[in-house]
Amino acid sequence: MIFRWFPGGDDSVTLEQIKQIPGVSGIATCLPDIPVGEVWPLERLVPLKKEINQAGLEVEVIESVNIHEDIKKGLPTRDRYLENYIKTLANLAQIGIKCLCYNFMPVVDWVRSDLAAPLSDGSTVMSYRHAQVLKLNPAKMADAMFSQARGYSLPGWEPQRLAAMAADIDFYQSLTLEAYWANLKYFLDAVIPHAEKYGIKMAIHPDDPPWPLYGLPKLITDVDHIRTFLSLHDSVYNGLTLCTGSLGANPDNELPALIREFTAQGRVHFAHIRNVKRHSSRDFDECAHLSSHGDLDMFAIVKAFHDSGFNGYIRPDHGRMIWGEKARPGYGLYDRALGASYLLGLWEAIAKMKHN
Ligand code: DNO
Repeated sequence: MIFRWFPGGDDSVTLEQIKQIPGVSGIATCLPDIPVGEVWPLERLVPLKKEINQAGLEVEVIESVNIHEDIKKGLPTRDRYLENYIKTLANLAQIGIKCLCYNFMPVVDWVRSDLAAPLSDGSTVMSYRHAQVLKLNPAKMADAMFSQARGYSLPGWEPQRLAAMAADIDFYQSLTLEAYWANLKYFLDAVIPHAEKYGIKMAIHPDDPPWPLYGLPKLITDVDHIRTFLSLHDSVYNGLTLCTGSLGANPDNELPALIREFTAQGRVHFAHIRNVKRHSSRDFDECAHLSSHGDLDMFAIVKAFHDSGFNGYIRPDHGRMIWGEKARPGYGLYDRALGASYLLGLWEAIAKMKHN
């Protein structure tokens, strides 16, 4: 079990606190200040690893090395950024990284309409209302997200990328889905052979939310698209971050079956496990991890991972903001720690039931 943590003073949660969560042994982290497309220097990675190790934790996963828009757009300049990506992989290998989470979402990463929506228990959560998101134009969307971020960076919403957002959106709106798949394949064909050489399992994160938005191409949204993705480059190093909350926002996604299929193929390297409370097929709130708080059957989900021999990394995902905590939306200490304990409890019970 690992926990996401942001270095350089960009996190309200400390490594010492994470070390005290029972059963958590490692960290998923990143260097959010390195501009997208540049090489992550070894001189930055070595101290990062040292800092985490000194707190008694392992650096297990890098989440994420984001992909330059020129690669996603398929521009001739992409080869320079691919070279940089591969150099970053080489540097990550030198500090012992075995799994890299990334995404191929156009322009921006995840989207929510409210980063602190109140629940009836007095906690707040991130929520998504499709009509509201559609009403905001994409540039206002970025302003709305930042104004609620409490001064922390938002993963995947790097300011440098946002400057070009309006132009990028125009570009992607005129790109066909086929062309976008081809750009993803070009990336995989360039990078996966190096990932194999360096022993780093690449784990793509699903699109969040998993449906089209603003006419942008969305690829990693459901079981068929994931099959297509895996067939683009057939290697275990071309794998998935299976995020139950992202995929689970769409009620058509049958999570336990999907988890079983891809885990049994050895293609799931990283699991983000959280619950989601749907209000329609396009509206949802995030919620506590427990099955009773949302629409996902967390027992069935964890059992699907366990039954199919999952041996990758798991982390609890976004939590509620509870007990007066002030933290990066989704990434406070308390509710994610509760989530970790719950998931470890399910895992232990499932394992022991099999032996009795
Ligand atoms: C949001 C996260 C995402 C995720 C990236 C992976 O909180 O789940 O930002 O890290 O999509 O590249």
